[in-house]
Amino acid sequence: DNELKALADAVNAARAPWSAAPLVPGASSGGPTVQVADPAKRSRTVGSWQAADAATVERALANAVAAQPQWDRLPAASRAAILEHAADLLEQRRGEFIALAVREAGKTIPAAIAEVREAADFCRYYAAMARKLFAHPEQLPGPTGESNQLFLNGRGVFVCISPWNFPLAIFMGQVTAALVAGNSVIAKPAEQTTLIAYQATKLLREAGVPEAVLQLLPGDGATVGAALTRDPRVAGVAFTGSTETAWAINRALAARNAPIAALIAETGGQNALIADSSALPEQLVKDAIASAFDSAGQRCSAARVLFVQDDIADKVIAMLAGAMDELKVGDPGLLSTDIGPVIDADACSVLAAHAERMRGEAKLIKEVALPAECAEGTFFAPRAYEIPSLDVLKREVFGPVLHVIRWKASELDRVIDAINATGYGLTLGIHSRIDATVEHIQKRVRAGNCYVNRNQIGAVVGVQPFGGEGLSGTGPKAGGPHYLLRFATERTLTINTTAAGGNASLLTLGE
Ligand code: UN1
Repeated sequence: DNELKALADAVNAARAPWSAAPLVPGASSGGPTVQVADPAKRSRTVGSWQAADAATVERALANAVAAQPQWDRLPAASRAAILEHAADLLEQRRGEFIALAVREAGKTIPAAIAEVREAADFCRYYAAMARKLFAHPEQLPGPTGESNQLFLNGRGVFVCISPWNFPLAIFMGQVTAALVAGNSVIAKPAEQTTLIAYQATKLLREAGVPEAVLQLLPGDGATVGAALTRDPRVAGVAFTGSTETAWAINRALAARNAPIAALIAETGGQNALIADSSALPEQLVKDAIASAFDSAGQRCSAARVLFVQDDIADKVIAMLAGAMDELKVGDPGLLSTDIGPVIDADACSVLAAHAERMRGEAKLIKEVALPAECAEGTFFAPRAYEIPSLDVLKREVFGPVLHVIRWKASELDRVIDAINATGYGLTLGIHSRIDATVEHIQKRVRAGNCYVNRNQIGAVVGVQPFGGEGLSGTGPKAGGPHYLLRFATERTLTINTTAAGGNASLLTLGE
């Protein structure tokens, strides 16, 4: 608790303003400067950054192409050691990253602490995976007189396009995976969280990543992002964000007369939580609140729809309303705050438009009162609605809004069909103490991450590999054992080892 208090003091004493600019060796020009305001208090400046212009994007691509082969030829263990060093540096300097996550992204202090921990976990996990998968070629069986080996190499230039909702963890996860697999990386972070991405890039370079191997291009998707994804030199893109943006990236990559690029997309969800009449109401309400409102609901994993069986629905809805009364919305720099602001004014208006639509279609269960000081920031009052069916929700609502739907025992399969019909498949929560029901639901609902009798957010690296199916993404799962493989090309080497063709010294290739 003292440690938490010290971190909170550090956040509030942090050295704003921060600044950022493109990190591209040899680039001389630059684009416009963008001011960053604190989402909790728009009059408070967090810093400013300079966007990349077209010449800087071109320079970054040329640098990345030139630098990649040498980086790829390094032993995987050397790249892994750099990631491990970066994890240590992150932990030593976590105060500054926590302050940035709070001030630039509006994260609460506990969420910002978790963010730094997750970023360090990604570094260490992908380092360990690279040592296992990339360090030595796999010896494959073959006929006598022949040696067969399988090598993994980087694909080339990888573009990493990261979101503002996990501005450090997902940024570091994408970038370190691409790097350790032997790619050079051009990172294009969400505009809203450029400052923290800049500090993370500098930290990785300090840990030992050469400057041309990891470059940062601040800017918007329409100019910087689009310039990257239409370029034939790009061999792969790792993207986390909306399904709509993933489609646009996919189309841009497909339109190139260029090598077929790898796309790793982690996108939205319309995540359900199904509770049957055997659920424990206290635990259900606690987990539903965490899943729906933590990080102001700005997680792709967040629970959006609670399907509650009619026998317990009245009780659960009453408890939910009561528990929401206890939620404190406010400055994320205060330890007493449960829910901070949403990311920006655009997010507020999208949510306000949803609330307007819900007026005619839903019954308001509860809207949390906002304290007066929230008027200074981009806050959205957390709320819960009862809705008649999923048809009312046309698209993902990315904010602190939970929708509740009642169901009868005979309707379970219709609930399951409705969830699958959304086309998304990210997280699923189940609250039930009947094993057969849990199994029935889990086997039928399409969802990448299913959680039973607990909350459905906060997947732990290496423990709950994270990612969905369908409209929710391509896989492989981040923080899982197969993620790095998608960043790599596979090459086989077959050598005739008989006396006629043999050259024994070739057998040490790749060692
Ligand atoms: C996202 O919100 O973009 O499990 C993905 C979780 C997080 C979700 C990250 N790993 O809540």
